[in-house]
Amino acid sequence: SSTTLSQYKTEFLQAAINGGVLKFGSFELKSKRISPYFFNAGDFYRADLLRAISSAYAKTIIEVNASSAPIEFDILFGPAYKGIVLASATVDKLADLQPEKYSKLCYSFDRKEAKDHGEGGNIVGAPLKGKRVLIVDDVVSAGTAKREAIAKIQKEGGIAVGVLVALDRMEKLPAPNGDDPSTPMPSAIGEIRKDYGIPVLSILTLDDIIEGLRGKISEDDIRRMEDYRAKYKPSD
Ligand code: OMP
Repeated sequence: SSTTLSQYKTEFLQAAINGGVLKFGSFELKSKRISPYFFNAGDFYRADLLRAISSAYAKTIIEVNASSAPIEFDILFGPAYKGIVLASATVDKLADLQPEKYSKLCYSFDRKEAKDHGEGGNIVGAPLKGKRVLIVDDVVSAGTAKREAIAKIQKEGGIAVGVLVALDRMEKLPAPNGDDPSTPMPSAIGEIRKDYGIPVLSILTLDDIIEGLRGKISEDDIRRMEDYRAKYKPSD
C-alpha cells in the first residue's frame, strides 16, 4: 500500500523520529510481546515536541469532527501518567485552533493511588459525572489499559465516547494460554469498538510508520517491523 500521509501526520512522524520517541531494537511490551520498535510518548518532553504531539492530536480531532462521523465530547481524559500531559496539552491546542468551539473544553485524569485525605477522590480535574469523555492516550497494543480507563470513567458516572491514541500498533488481542502467535485472534482496537460501541482513532498506525520510514531507516529495521506486523496481525 502506498497511501501518502497528510502533512500534519508526516510532521508528527518526523518529530517522533527527531525527538527519539520512536526507537528500534528489542523491547518487551506490557503484553510481554517482544517488539522491534517502541514508541515512548514520555520522550516528547521538550516544548517543540510537546507542541508537535498536541497539534497532531488536535488536528486528528478537528479532522474527524469535519467528517460524516463527528465525536461530541465535554472532557479529554488522560490516563496517568503519560496521558495527563497529552490530554492537557491537547485541550490547550484545541482552544487555540478553534476557540469558538473549544475555549471551554475541560480535561481530567486519574490518580494511580487512591487519595484518602484533602479533597479525596480518584479523579483530578473536571468531574466526569454525566459528561461525554474522550480518552487521549499514547499507544494501543492489546487494548488492556484502554479498557481500564473506560471502566474508571464509567465508575465515576462519565460516558466514554471514544479513544484517541498517537499510535495504533495494529495488533491482535492476546490469545488465551500464553499468547501463542499462531492462534488467530481479532483486532485489539476492533474489539474495543465492538464491546463499547465507540470509535478508536489514531494519529498514526504501524502501516503509516512502515510506509513513511521506508528508505529513511535501515532495511533491517523495516523488515523486523514487517515480520512483527505479520506475527501479530489480527484475524479480522
Ligand atoms: P494497551 O494496549 O491499552 O494495553 O496499552 C499499551 C501501553 O503500553 C501503552 O499505553 C504504553 O504505556 C505502553 N507502550 C508504549 O508506550 N509504546 C509502545 O510502543 C508499546 C507499548 C506497550 O507496552 O504495548
